[in-house]
Amino acid sequence: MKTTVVRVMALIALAAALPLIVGMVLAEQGTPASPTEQGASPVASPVASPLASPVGSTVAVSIVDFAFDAPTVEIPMGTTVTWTNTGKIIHTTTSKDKLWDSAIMNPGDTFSYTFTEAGTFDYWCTLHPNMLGTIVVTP
Ligand SMILES: [Cu+2]
Repeated sequence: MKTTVVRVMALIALAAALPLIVGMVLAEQGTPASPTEQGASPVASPVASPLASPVGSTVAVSIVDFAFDAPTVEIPMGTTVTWTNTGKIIHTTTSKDKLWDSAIMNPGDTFSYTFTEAGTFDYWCTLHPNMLGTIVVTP
C-alpha cells in the first residue's frame, strides 16, 4: 500500500516539474531575441573607465636613421609610448599637434609620452621632416 502511494506522489511531482523544465528551455531559447540590451551597455562603460585604468602598458618605438620603427602604432588609451634613439645621429619625436616634444635626442636617449585621449596623432622628427610617424589611440 505505502509503495503505491510513494510512486503516485513521485509521478505527481514529475508531472508538476515538467512544465517548469519546458518553461526554462523555452526561456533560454527566447534570450537571443533581445540582443539590443547587450549592445547598449558597452557605450556607457568607457566614460567611467579612465579612472579605473591608471596603469597602462608601454609600447616601444625605435628611432632609426632615418625612420620611426614602427611608423604607425595602434594602442589603447592609457598606453605609454617610449621612443628610443637607436640611430647614430640625433633625432626628435615631436607631435604635429604640439602634444609632446622630446627636443634633441642623442643616440641611446629615450622619451616617453602617455596617451590619455583617443585619436590619431601624427608626429615627426623636426630635424628630418621626412621622418614621419603616427600613433592611433583607441578608446
Ligand atoms: Cu631625425
